[in-house]
Amino acid sequence: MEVCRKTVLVLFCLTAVWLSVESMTKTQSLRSILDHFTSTRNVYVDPAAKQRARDFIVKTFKDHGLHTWTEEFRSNQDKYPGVNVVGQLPGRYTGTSDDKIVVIGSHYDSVQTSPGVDDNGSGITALLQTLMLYTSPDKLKCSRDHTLLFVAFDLEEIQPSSNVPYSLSGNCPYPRGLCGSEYFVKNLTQSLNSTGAGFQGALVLETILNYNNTPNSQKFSPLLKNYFPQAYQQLFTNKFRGDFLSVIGRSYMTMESSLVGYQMLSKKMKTSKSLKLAFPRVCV
Ligand SMILES: *[C@@H]1O[C@H](CO)[C@@H](O)[C@H](O)[C@H]1NC(C)=O
Ligand SMILES: *[C@@H]1O[C@H](CO)[C@@H](O)[C@H](O)[C@H]1NC(C)=O
Ligand SMILES: CC(=O)N[C@H]1CO[C@H](CO)[C@@H](O)[C@@H]1O
Repeated sequence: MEVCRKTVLVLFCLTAVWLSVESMTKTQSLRSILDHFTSTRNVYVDPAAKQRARDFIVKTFKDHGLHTWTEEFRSNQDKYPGVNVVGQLPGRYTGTSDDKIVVIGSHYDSVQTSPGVDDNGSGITALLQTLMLYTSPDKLKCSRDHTLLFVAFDLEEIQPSSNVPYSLSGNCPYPRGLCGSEYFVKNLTQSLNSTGAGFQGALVLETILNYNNTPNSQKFSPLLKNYFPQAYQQLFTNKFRGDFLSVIGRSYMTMESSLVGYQMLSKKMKTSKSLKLAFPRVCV
């Protein structure tokens, strides 16, 4: 999504969680996680780097007590299938038809031309920080009703052309990206179908590292003005500074097409009235 490069793309609502994580963690701790996401994680450039990033995510999920598994799916390179990492924090209703699953996700692969620190090492770092917040020792006695799934998606970025004919090129043919998330949704839908459980929404963290409060530091696709005139106006008034996070919401019913909300969150803003957080509380 070009419109939201250098900002954050979130389905449903992020903010409160992110802001509290931010205030509870130290720069040092964030950096130590981010350091694991500073090499180009693309199999065309450095397959080992992607593997290392994945291993770190799996280890972190497991170290924090998540029931962890991987989802493997075909890519346009037989030697390197796509691999999503999924970690489950169970709730009271896990495995029953009363469950209403919440997903928090981010992608760990990168484009070929960048080490992907911001896109999307920053999103993965936020994902792992959120996990740490949910599973910190003082939260061990907490209980929650619904399953929370932490997901690190693979093959989100556009895949280069391959010699494999389009029809045979599996789940991630050129020029498509978003392959890991598509695979995850397919499999989750199947599992929801079989258990009868519901789905509350997903929060997707993306490219949230940049902060620049000098005027005209924030660049956009010209489409922003058409799609989000109000947001554009806000940015205009703020002299196009890059000093905000953006939150974009889509409703479950209109998943395919319509974006129903867009909001800038200035650093100063602690809560967001128009965003209803359907997220399981940290401690109930
Ligand atoms: C699909 O998801 C289920 C859990 O919802 C998981 O146990 C299983 O391994 C996944 N299957 C594949 C093929 O990725
Ligand atoms: C899940 O169930 C819906 C409604 O019954 C159906 O349309 C859909 O194809 C099913 N999806 C999967 C992946 O099983
Ligand atoms: C710019 C970009 O690559 N955005 C993606 C980051 O990851 C999420 C989740 O996989 C995608 O939804 C974004 O499109």
